[in-house]
Amino acid sequence: KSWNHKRALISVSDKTGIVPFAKGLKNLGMEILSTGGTAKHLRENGVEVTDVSSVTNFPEMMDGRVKTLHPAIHGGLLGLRNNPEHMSAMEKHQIRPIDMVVVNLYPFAKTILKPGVTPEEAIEQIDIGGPSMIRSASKNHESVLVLTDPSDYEMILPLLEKGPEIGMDIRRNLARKAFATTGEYDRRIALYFEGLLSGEETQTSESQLQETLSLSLTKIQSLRYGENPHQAAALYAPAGERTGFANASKLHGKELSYNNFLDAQAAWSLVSEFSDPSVVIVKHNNPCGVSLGKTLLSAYIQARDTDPVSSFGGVVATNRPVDQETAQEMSKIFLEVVIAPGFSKDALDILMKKKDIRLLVLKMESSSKRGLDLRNIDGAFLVQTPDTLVAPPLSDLKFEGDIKPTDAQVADALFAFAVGKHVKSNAIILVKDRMTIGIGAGQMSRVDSVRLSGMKATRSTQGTILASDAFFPFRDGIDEAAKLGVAGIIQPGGSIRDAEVFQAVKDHGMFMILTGMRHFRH
Ligand code: 93A
Repeated sequence: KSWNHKRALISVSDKTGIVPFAKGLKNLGMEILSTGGTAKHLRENGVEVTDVSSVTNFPEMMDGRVKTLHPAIHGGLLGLRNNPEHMSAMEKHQIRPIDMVVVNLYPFAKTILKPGVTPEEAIEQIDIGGPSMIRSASKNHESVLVLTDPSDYEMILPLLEKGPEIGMDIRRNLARKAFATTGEYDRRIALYFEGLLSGEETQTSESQLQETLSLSLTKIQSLRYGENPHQAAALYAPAGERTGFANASKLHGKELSYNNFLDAQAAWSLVSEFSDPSVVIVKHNNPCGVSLGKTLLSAYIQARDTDPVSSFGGVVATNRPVDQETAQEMSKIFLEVVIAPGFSKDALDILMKKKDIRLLVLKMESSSKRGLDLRNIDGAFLVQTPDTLVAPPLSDLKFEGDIKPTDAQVADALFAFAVGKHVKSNAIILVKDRMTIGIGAGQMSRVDSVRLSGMKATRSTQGTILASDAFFPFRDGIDEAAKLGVAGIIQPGGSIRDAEVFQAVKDHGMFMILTGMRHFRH
């Protein structure tokens, strides 16, 4: 049993990533069935496909309204492979099994946001055949893989390359996601009709905001316990389209614990700040090592070596798919969780040998997609927009002191400042050559955080750049930094004693960069 000669039906409106994915399926020996526009697109990009119309023996008709709605398709999706009657019916009617469905739908939601769109135009964008295939495949998910999200292609391909078996957890999660997708799709259509009935043709952004605030929650999973074994806990997500951790795929390992999720969030949101290859290792909700690297491997080694003792048992996030070399290095110590945008087949071969590690694939999403930050206090919720900024553009930074930083030092300073945004206040970060050297987290006085960042350092702090999440209230923090050999400091500024702080910078021959932007994390 292998993927050779198995059949995938690809019918996508959003063609993102479909060509490399289809090529990957072809390399496994799969046959690809496809509808008009998708078939054309794939052929133009050198992928050989079979037209769905040659499987149904019907042309696509009625402006495409009827393309895939046919027993040759739905029988191939729905027939139970271990049911002899189903199999003989398939044989009798010459229906061949379809093993994978890759479908995303006509862009209804996007269409109705276009100014001046008529009901006829909107209605033509109601997909019927797509959701039908998604639902048939999902019902039979034990035998049919269903992919409705282009960001899942990268996750699934290495698993297919590994062999014929795809775990039930993965299959169920894809089916869960597929039903959530068609459910959300129909909900949007119903809302549009509600709008038509009330004479309001398009949804305003205000009503969309209202929708976000009136969260109706669905439970995703129970958790074994909360922060401690005597606390009950579960994971919930807003109903409808799932993003972030509600949309993650666990490829390997036990369920994540409550604390794993918290740490995974801390690691993922920090690593998502960077465009160069980067690795973050988190312990108890604070990063203990963060690095940028030319490769993911070098970033991982540097992040781990910031604080090798704390890295043990850490939660690791990467902003590149984990490759074989990095996986090899990761496998040398015990890690709780690795969160990545993907894992290569070779990386999976190495990491899946470790029973206790959990491997999670998450989609890199733009920070604008993040919902509101929500926390509770007794009797109330605190709601805020998320902290999506790091620092103003270079031209808006201010410089103090008699020394001018080099370009590399400014880059290190901005890296350190971004790390500081994700460390519990009062946060002090020492950085050199794009890696953290010492992190002082969660202290009640800033000067103690400076001392702590030096105490945590396992290598020389001479010539490091220091970042502070908020202003220095006195010059004592600068005097302590000087004792560590710090070359320059980046901080928001804005204390009433700034003059005293700037004088300290001059006294110690440092430079200072002022961002005017604070990143408390309480
Ligand atoms: O008009 S439909 O509801 N009728 C169908 O039978 C059908 N089958 C697939 N729309 C249908 N689709 C949709 O076509 C898919 O969901 C996909 O979004 C789109 C791809 O069309 P093409 O390959 O022609 O670009």
